[in-house]
Amino acid sequence: MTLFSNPLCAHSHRVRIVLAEKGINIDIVDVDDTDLPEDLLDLNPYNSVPTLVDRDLVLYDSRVIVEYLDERFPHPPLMPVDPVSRAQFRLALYRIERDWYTTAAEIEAAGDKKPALKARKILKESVISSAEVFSAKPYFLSDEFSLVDATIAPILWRLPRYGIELPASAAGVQGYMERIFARRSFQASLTELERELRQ
Ligand SMILES: N[C@@H](CCC(=O)N[C@@H](CS)C(=O)NCC(=O)O)C(=O)O
Repeated sequence: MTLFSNPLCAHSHRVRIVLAEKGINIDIVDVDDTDLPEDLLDLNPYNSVPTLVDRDLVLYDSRVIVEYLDERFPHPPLMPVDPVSRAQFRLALYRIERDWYTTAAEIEAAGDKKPALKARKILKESVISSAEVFSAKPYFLSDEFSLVDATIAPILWRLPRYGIELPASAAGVQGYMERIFARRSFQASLTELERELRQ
């Protein structure tokens, strides 16, 4: 299997976390968004990373990829088994993608310009308002690490890059971040450039 991944991309990081959680060995090809390899252009009509190639199967979109990996490599499972909990976790994935990933992309795209200020404020308030959920259990609504945690973690790791500092009142989020970031698999998922974001 091959994963086309950008070393600073949150969506690619999400997939790398799942690979590390499951101990899957795979070729990771680092790509630069501005200079995509020919192979990738042929494989993915959206020319985006992450893109996973597993023999004849080519997958893009990080959600599609992580759900495939969870089914193809069932241990450890990263989704609950009962339908109600699965639906709740899927809804959480949808909301994190829609609210956090979209806002984070706006911050990245705006750089130092004014729209970044608004997007930064929105993301910061959204993270702070989730503090209670993060302190209820060791992981997101669960005693076990899941696809939801693998989706949240890349955004929280990048808070310094987004210019977001959490206040002391968000202690629940801080504790959650410490638990996630200390995991061996999370550490193994980081690229050099990602590691530098918090050095
Ligand atoms: N919904 C996609 C978004 C992926 C995405 O935005 N990737 C960025 C890099 S972080 C990219 O490839 N941008 C180049 C492009 O879309 O042309 C996913 O979850 O994989």
